[in-house]
Amino acid sequence: MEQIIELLKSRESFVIAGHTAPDGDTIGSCLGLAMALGKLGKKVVVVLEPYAAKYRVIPGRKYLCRSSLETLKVDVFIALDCADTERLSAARALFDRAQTTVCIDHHETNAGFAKYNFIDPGASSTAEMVFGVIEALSPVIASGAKQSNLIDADIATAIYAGIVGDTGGFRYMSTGRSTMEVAARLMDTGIPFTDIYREMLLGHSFEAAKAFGLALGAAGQAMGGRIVYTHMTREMLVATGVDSSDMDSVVEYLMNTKGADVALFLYERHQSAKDAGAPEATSVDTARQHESVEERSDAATQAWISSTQPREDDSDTSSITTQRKIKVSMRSRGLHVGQIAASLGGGGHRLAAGCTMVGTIEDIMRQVLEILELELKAGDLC
Ligand SMILES: [Mn+2]
Repeated sequence: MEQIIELLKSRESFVIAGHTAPDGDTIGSCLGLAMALGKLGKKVVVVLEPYAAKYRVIPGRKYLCRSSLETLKVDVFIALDCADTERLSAARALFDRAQTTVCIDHHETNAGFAKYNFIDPGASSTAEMVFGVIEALSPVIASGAKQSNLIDADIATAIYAGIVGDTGGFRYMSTGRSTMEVAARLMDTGIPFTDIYREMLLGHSFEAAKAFGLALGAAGQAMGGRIVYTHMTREMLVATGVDSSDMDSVVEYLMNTKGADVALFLYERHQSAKDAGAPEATSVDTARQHESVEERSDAATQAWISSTQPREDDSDTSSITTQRKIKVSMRSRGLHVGQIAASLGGGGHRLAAGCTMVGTIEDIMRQVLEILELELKAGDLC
């Protein structure tokens, strides 16, 4: 970390990027660090894919790159909250042509792909790590001052949003004593912490509430309730007029079912017409977009299917028996779903992970349920 601080102090021009389908931690970390470097008079550009409106509560959007990446000059490239170069997506080209590279991240799977790496799998979020970096960058703090003189309310809002995002609002096990201490320091700057929490975790549209009901209505249980699962077809999203990004909380809600060890949610990516052109976002664990093409199976349909959409005719507007790109989102109370997602070409964390597969919802549901049952029977809970 000392070397990184030295580098940030001595260099003048930075490009900061995060992982594809940016979440609160990615955006908060990138914009928070950008604002801090900007205050130090550095030239900073942040490269992020478009993201959901709920993250606009995070200040510092003026640092977002609006020009073509091809012409962007890259001196120091900083990757934040990104476990490997593949997940940098379009920013990967910038990483490749940078004079030097830095990586700050908390993903367990991060092998340290940059020249200078600060990886802490124990950290609640990259934002919490960035807080430490910004503090270390702060010009000498007047003796006795509790607060870093670089971290103002805007920077604090960005960092706080990142922590809130990755800890689910201080609910996950990743929340540590240090997380709460950092949060307390951030609150001292007068941030609108209830607004940040509400905007990022609670706020939803009426349409999303209706869609939520559809998804819960299609829920089923396996292994006597140890697995709770459901799905959302594009048709269900279209019928309610919502984006797939509005459905992030479904899997979390299922995970809170009493007796459940694992929650599984399959859904199709979809952007509603009203939001066409608006940024799309995905959940914390958005996995690498690796696709495994499934063979279509005629095996017996499971009982849950009958409770959902009517079986399709031969048209293209069918639902769970049409080959499509399906997002698989998993949450767990003990099972290492990160490993399972990785084996399916995705990734994520121990208790929250996902992947993207190509096939029909019914086939993928059967395949993933089978894996989860085997793993739960093996009893290898972490
Ligand atoms: Mn993160």
